[in-house]
Amino acid sequence: MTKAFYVTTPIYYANSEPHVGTAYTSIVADVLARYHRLRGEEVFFLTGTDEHGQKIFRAAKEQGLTPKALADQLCPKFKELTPTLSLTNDHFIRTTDPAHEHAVKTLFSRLIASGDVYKGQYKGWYCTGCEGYVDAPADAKPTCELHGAVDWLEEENYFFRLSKYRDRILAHFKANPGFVEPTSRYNEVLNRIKGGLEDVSVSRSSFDWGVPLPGDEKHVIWVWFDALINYISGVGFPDDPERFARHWPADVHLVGKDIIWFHSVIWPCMLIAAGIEPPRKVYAHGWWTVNGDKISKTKGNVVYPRDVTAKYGVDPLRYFMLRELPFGLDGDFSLTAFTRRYNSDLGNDLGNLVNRVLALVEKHFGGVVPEQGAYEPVDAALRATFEAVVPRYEETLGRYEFSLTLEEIWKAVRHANAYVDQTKPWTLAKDPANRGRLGTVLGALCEGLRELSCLLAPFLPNVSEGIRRQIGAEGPVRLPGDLAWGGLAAGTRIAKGAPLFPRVDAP
Ligand code: ME8
Repeated sequence: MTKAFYVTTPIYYANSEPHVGTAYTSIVADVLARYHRLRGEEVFFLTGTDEHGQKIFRAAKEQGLTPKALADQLCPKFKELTPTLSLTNDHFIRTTDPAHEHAVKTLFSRLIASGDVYKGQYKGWYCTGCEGYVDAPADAKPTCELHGAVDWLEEENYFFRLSKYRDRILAHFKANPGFVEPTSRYNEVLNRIKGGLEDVSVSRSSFDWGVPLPGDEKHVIWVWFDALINYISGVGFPDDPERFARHWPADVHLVGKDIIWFHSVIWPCMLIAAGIEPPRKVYAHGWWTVNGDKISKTKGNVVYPRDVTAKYGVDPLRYFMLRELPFGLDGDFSLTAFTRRYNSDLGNDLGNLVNRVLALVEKHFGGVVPEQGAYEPVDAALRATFEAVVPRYEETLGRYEFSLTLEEIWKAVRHANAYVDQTKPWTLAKDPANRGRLGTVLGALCEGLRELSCLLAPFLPNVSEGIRRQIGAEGPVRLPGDLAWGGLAAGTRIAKGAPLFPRVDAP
């Protein structure tokens, strides 16, 4: 049995609409899912909504709704991200799905049975925004960096013996240096583990919106404990062991840096305690601001993905987010930066290339890809650039350096544009004696476009399809085979379409 490539996004809190920050993780997960599918692998891409807990309970109360009604209202907004961003998630999980709740109870019961969960008294600070405990003395009145004021909590809770797993998780980190990425985050988490692990409260008894705790239904299971289990309940745990074995462990959990601790320490320890392998990798990416500020409704700077895609298209948003910010670092979203990249990288570089090459093929070869003759050094140099991109494409993608991958692809785009200027097809066309040479130049350029359509397929799927339609490339892209130079046959009929990226005005 071959294991599927399994990639996840966090499941998003269903208490407000998704914005570009939320969209980011889903876009990245989609790039990985598409890339692995194009390589012929079985892939499972899971996303969804986190619907229990005090945060949703409180938000619903403020709006005079039941928590379930609020989640039902907001969940479709997250599901809409699939068409809005051209995502190819294989499933959308909700933590209120009965199958998920059953998985949570099953795992929890295992930990009660193994003595890893015990009853105690929790006294401490809690940030409802993070749904997380804040480690600070009672008189410290701490605040949360992201959400401001935190609450004092004193209630009877069940605790998970996280402290018991300190050595196991340390050993796991040591044995798997790629377990958490980027490396700076790995070191950060490792140092925190070395500082000691305290048992963590995993139930709440002061409100009732959650999965009831097996054997003590006055309690609901802590929302993080519940939510993390989505990664296994989404692939068949506990009732479909064959499906579970085909997917688990997840190849990568993509998360924002805000939730790295839950994913790289609490979650693997929960799994180890339950006798399940930890995920293979947790990749924590950076944080988006909008116009230099934290994304917030009160600040009025929330950018909704559908507003951007309705105006500019899906792929430009995907391109901007993947290109603008080196994966792992923080970045800023502004329409000024977005339209700048749209007009320069997409319009001037890529769109212009496609447009001029196809116009020339239409004009001089009646819309049929011409035969190529022997290569001159200038042609060989173009081919060499495309060939050099391939290994760097694979390497950078393998390291999740998406911005660099796109930079590599754009080296080929820019070289192809420079090649048009160097070979001057419009001058060659003036002398019938140069017909063969003109064919070579335009044939090589069509081949370049074909290869670009393959390189771009995981990133800009709609643009990739658009280019393939226009150049008459047939069938689905297959990686890495289709990256070899020479896949487009002479005689292929092209179908020039409208410009891919009509120029837009900066705001
Ligand atoms: O934390 N920049 O849900 P959440 C970059 N339900 N990424 C951002 C972002 C921004 N400004 N804003 C959100 C939760 N994200 C839990 C997760 S998983 C078992 C439970 C992305 O709605 C980023 O991936 O607060 C972040 O980790 C996630 O959305 C947080 O989503």
